[in-house]
Amino acid sequence: PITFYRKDYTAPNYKISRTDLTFTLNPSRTKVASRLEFEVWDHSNPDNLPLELDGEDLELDQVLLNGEKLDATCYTQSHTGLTIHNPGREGVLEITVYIQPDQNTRLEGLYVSNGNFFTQCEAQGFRRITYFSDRPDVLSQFTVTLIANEATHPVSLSNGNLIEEKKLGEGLHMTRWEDPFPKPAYLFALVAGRFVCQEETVKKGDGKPALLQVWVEPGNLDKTDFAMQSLKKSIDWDRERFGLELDLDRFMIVATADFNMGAMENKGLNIFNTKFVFANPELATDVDFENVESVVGHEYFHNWTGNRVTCRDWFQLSLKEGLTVFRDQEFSADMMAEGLDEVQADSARAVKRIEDVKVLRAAQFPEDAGPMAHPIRPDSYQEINNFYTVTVYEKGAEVIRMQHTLLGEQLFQRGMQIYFERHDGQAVTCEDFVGAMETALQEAHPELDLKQFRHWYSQAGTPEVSASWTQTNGQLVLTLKQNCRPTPGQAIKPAFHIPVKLGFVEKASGRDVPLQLESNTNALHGDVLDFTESTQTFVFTGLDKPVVPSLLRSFSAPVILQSAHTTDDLIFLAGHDNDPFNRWDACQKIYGKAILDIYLQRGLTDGANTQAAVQIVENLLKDKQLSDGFLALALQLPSEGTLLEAFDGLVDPVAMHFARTTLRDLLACTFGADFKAIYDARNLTGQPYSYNAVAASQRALKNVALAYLVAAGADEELNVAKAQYAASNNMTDRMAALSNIVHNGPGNPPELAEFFERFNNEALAVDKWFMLQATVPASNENVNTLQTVRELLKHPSFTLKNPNRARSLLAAFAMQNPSVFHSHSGDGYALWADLVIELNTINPQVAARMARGLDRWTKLVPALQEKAHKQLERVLDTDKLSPDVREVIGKALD
Ligand code: DPP
Ligand code: ZN
Repeated sequence: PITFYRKDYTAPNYKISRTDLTFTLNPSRTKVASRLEFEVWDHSNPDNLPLELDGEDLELDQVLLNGEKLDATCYTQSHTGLTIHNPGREGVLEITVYIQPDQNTRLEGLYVSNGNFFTQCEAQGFRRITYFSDRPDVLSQFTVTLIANEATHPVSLSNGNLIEEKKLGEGLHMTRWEDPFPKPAYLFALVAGRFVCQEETVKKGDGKPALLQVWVEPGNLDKTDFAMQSLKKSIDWDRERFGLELDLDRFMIVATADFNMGAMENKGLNIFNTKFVFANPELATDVDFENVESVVGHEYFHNWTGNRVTCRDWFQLSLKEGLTVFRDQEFSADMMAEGLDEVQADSARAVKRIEDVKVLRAAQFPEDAGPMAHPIRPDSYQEINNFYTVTVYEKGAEVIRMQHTLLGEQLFQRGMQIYFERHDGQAVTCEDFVGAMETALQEAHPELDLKQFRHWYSQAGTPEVSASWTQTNGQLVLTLKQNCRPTPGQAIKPAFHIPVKLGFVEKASGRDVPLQLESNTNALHGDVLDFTESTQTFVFTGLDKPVVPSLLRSFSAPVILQSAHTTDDLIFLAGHDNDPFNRWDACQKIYGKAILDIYLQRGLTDGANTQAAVQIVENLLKDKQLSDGFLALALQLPSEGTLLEAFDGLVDPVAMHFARTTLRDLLACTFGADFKAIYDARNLTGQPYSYNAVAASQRALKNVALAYLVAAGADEELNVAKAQYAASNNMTDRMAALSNIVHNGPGNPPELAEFFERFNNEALAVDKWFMLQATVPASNENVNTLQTVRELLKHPSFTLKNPNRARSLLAAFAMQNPSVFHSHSGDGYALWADLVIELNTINPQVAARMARGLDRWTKLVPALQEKAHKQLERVLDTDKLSPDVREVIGKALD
């Protein structure tokens, strides 16, 4: 396999200032004619540098240079591209190729979905459309002409503005699009087919009107209202919070059922997975609504952070993704807090923060500890598609968030302003972003810098921070230590600059006392401590009464914190911390300790930590100040993935599942009456559904209570779920009820058949139906889940060709159902390998995602390791393994 290195970056030989494309669209054979105006990149370049164009799976018809047909001696064609020898210092190149969109099952480049044409060009799909300099630092102004069959493809769209439209005769029509903004090829898009749209006009930055459109296939218009509202909210929010205006006359969203990713920010023509557009109460859960709003926001925010300023090379991916995830997280938090009073708003923002940190711990921490660990700005890759990771995205967002914490909102926004002043219209690096933030910081504080902070960009691995303290004579001496374990290619790492947000909570009053440092006082900025050495001691004064430190408030850095808190301290913080995130986290720590005790003691529940967990839940249930959204999160136990990762040693996921189930059942039995009361108070059967943060929190808490009720185990409780299923008028309640029935009850309940019957024309609901069955855990003795999955693979509605459907079975059992996937027989691994091998030939990008299922195999107990190893080897030995899957499996076996 070829490895690409960040250090090898060189500028291209030529610019392509203008690109004209003409597509004659035909599903089995599409003609793509291009006209490229090029000139040397730099006027000091020598003459006669070759012009190197990327291209894959293209049928080359002809090449013209300055109007003259080139014979084959003037260029070299290979399976990865086309090199023009001696093109001259500037000129016009015209290339005609043919491609086969209906054969494109990889869904990269131009492909056909349900008869309609779509493109996906990020990261390197454009080279599957035509020969081009397919790299993000080549920005070009595009004009696109689309010629299509009027009857079958009446709507045809591309980036920018529609400048011409006409009938051509012989049943053909054409549209011509001009994008005024130079852009890299990865932001190119075209869509053609039968679509309908919902549209609205809003005002853009210059006061002129802009047309917003959401396009879907006919029959789906009733699912687009929420996406349109989300788009308008995103536009307003970006203006109000970041001062960034819509710069386009036309902004389109198009939904497709066949899409590798969530969505794509093509300039002016975002293409979305239907999963992140479609939302109505019948079909979408509250979580789906929340995701639609967040993804619509994310793609819109890319218009500035990604499109106006883009990446110089793909190693810089986090420049746009980390920053844009941070922006979408803030957007969601602001939307959730909208219209609430200060205390409620704090709690709502904390709920969003907790949700984001849960993802980080469950998915990113394992990645950072495994064979695919990489810095948010990777130094190398074999296949760039494998680096659209939780590290680049979510840890990348944490790194931006830390800069926000260090600078504060005002200076951070000043940094954004400097970033755009310097780099609007350019392709830049992560360093350019940090440089802009550093300038903003130094305008206000010349003595500070972000020098050491930059290690967050270059070093992989999750730092472990340990904290201990003593309080005597009015002083508290806090000692912090940091360590980051080796990751592939990085044995030793210099200390990170870790912002530790903290407070001291007085035991008697539950109030925060003012923070006062005795020495190195410039390490404290407000309530944020700069922790910069491998071991550092801080002396706080003015602490006459006993306090409990609350550290890493709001999760101010993506680290694993081992604190010297006693169980009593944690119970205290769970009840009294003035930082809601840390209240939740104290609960999680206790639950985690209790589950690990049960795991180590093979099911015994008489330990002190188990008692503490019971105490915590009792306190939570008594506290009438807590918001529903917070309580719903605080009552939930850590996920199995989080527990497996937190355990220091080789682990048996099946036993861990049973340990977690044991604690859950104990809590369910102990507090059955309370859960019933919570449930009854919030079970508003028959009331009309509306999606808003408050109503969604109510439903979330009700459904957490339902899960405990059903866990407590009698038929009577299962009947509560059945009644909820029968009465529900929205997908949130319906899915919650059904998942309790399917995961805990007898096999094949009638509700499962009813659900399929009701929704079998709605692909996203059918995905849910498959997913529910693939996630039945080992603790449900009525069901053999692996057997079910094997049967469902043959179901007429199942296909590996549709990524959402493939994920609904494969990702569900291999990544969201540890107790079945890691079954001691090894059958889960064998089934996983079968499917990865099959998907590899259909869609390498999706296959490589699924191949990540055994990333952490060396953390398993030896008997499982042996079985996992066998299947990893089997995948690696497969004929025609894609570079995508090869990289993932190769690194796992390294
Ligand atoms: N750039 C897309 C997104 O994250 C994914 N390819 O929005
Ligand atoms: Zn993105």
